[in-house]
Amino acid sequence: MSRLGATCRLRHGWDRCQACNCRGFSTTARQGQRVSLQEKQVGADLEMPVARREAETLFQERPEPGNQYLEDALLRSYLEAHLPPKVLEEVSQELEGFGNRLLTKIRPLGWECELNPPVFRQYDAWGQRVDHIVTCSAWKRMKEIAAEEGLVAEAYERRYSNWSRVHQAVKLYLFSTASGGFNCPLAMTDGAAKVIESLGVPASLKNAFDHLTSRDPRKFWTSGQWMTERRGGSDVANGTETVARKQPDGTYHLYGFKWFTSAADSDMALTLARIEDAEGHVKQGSGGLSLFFLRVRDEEEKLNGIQVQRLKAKLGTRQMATAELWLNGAKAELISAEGRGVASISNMLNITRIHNVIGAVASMRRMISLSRQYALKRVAFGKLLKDHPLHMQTIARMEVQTRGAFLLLMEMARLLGLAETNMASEQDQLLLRLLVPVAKLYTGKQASAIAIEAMESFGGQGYMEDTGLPVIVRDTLVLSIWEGTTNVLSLDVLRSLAKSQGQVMAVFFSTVQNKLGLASSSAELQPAVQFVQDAAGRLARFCQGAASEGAAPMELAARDFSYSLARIYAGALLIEHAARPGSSCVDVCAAQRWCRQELCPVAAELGNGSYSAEESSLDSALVYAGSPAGSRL
Ligand code: UCC
Repeated sequence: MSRLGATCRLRHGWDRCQACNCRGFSTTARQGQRVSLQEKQVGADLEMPVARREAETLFQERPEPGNQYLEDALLRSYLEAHLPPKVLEEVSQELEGFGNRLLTKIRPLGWECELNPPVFRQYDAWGQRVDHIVTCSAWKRMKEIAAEEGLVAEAYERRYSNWSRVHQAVKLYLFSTASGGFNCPLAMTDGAAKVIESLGVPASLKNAFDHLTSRDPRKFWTSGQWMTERRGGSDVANGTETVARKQPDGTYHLYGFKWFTSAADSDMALTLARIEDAEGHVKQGSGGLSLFFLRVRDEEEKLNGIQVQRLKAKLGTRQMATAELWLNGAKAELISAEGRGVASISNMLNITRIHNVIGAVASMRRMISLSRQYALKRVAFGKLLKDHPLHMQTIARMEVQTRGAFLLLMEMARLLGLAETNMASEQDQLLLRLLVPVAKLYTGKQASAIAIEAMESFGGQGYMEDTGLPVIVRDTLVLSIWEGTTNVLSLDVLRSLAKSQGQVMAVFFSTVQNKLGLASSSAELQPAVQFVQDAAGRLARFCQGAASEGAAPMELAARDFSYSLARIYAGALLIEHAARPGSSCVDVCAAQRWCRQELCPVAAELGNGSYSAEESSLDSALVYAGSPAGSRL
């Protein structure tokens, strides 16, 4: 898009358009009194001949959320309830300043990233292959801001000890929807730093670690996570074809094709490959995969044995370059034990999955902020939207969902912070292992549903590109896909059960009970406590029954099982938050409402016989009814 076109779209976007508010009449209002005056004006205007009407000045007021930190009641109350006083004081001061920077500087840059997506320049004017991914200046500025704000560094400096991860998660949550897609490279950068740290920061990776965790914009690196190949996105073990050939100096050269590489303009990447033996054979399956570190460009800025085939044409996250890459002798360093690639990169996956939750909760919060602001201004059927009870009910339901998701996010960040400062018990670590896939799969789905619901709350305006709302919707829809789809993560939940021989469930139940115990003196929370207790009881009975049923029914139940874990745990968190001293009636109401939904869908579906072999074969019959494949079943 030309600069002119971009500026034009900017002018008409809600995020920028102030100038149009100066003349004419409005279909929105600040107060009822003004509405009637305006309505008279509308009537008078409509009586005017069309040619004389000032069509340009018919406008609706845009929603204008302010400082995101100051306007986020749940976030602030969570920090007040959990952070030590000294940490709270420093952190809230910093977050308020960050909220201002987001509002005035960062969000406009994010919008510029949307308007100027990356382009791929394969050849220069003289026919030389250059494979240059050209990003806009706002994207480059976003990288500098990420460093200045310590969005990755914060987690590794640990200046607030075990609370550093909570602090970092909150900053990323505030940054996410303003970042113009830069939250994606930050997720992978954090994941790469985590892998390197968990390896003990070996000497050969010290330089990379310093760059990834730097606050100096001139030094800061971002990392890619190249896991997906043509034959496999979810099934990494069988889909990875890339081979690694050992060189006399101990390094490796990688040969293969990476099908999705997000933020392909990054400085380095972690990737998987199969090491060839002396005969050129490789081991197949998960046990054949090893983890490698590579720089994308060498000291002279030449690509490191890499060719960019093309950029992907995506539904959303268009601000960020996702590329297909040929690795044609890319120089790389083996950083895991041979054959332990998947286990090693899991450290990265678990971090990027937490970032995915951050992105999901941030999208929900942003859409609700816009929606509730709009309801204060938009008049329909003679009154403001905020005075339509059905409209308020719809937003309130979104708010309850978002609160549950937010507390799940904070719980993971809290546990991760404990684990990284050697303060986590074995139970804490098991719980974290379980909650990461549960929260990722659940909030990814919630965010998609809420983004669409909130878009609808703007009527036709919500569907208009230049409001910026469709951008949030598009960018949200990927959250249930990348970093593991809902079903793949449901199976990861089962993996965590199997690996711990069921211990994760014992920890889950005891933690839920402890949280409910905190509400024992609150009469108004008792119905909610009862709902969670009942659901936890049904879940426990399901687990006992499933143990004797074998793997197939459990696999069929995996998604409903994971949803049950998410709803029960979030219910306990909402109750815990509402039971704290100084809680508000809104906290209590949110807990009550969350707990009134079906908290244990897996037990309900079990009662319907959904996981039996007969039902499973009927699934296929339903899906293929009428198709040629149906007759062969
Ligand atoms: O999409 C991508 C980048 C997008 C951009 C990122 C931005 C995100 C943030 C956004 C912010 C808004 S990259 C592609 C992402 N791809 C995936 O997520 C892959 C999805 N597939 C899976 O997760 C599968 O479950 C696999 C690949 C992990 C399954 O592999 P295997 O080899 O079949 O699994 P195994 O054999 O069960 O596990 C191998 C080892 C085991 O360890 P050991 O041998 O000690 O028992 C497992 O316990 O790996 C361990 N393991 C794990 N450990 C597997 N998964 C985990 C885990 N999650 N945590 C700990």
